[in-house]
Amino acid sequence: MSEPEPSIFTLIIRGEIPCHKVYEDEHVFAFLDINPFSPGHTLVVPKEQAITLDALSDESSAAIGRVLPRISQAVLAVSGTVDFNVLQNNGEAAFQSVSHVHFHIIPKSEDGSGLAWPFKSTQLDPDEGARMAEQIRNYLE
Ligand code: DGP
Repeated sequence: MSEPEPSIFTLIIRGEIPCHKVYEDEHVFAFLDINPFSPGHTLVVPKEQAITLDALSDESSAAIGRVLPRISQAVLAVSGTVDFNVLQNNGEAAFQSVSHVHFHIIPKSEDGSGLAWPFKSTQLDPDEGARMAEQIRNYLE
C-alpha cells in the first residue's frame, strides 16, 4: 500500500514547516497552535499519522497519555492560568480541520479567553442508558 500524503502536522514534525515547538519524544510532538483560543494554546500530536483517535495505536495512545499532564502543567505555569480544557476533535462534523490526531491544551483565563461552552446536553433516558452501556460493554469484551 502506498504511504498517505503527509498531513500538515507530519510536515511540522519533520521540520518542513516551522512551528513553535514545546516538546518532543519518540512518539509525541507538541507545539503552539497557530490560531490560539488563549495564550499558551498548545497542540499535542502523535508522530503516528492516524486521522482520528479511534484509529490510533495503543503505543501512541499510551505515549500521549504519559505526557499530556506534564505538558499541561508547563502550559499552565507559563500562561499563569489554573483552569484549562483539553479538546480533541474527530471528523469534520466534530470540528476537526486537520486530519491527524491532536489534543488541544487550552488555558481558560479569568478574563474569559479560552473555550466558550457551545454544547447542548439532553437528559439520559434510564432504559436507553442501560441498553447503550450494555452494548458498549459487550463491544469492549
Ligand atoms: P482542529 O479543528 O481540532 O482540527 O484544530 C486544528 C488546529 O490546528 C487549529 O486550531 C489550527 C491549528 N493549525 C492548523 N495548521 C497549523 C499550522 O500550520 N501550524 C500550527 N502551529 N497550527 C496549525
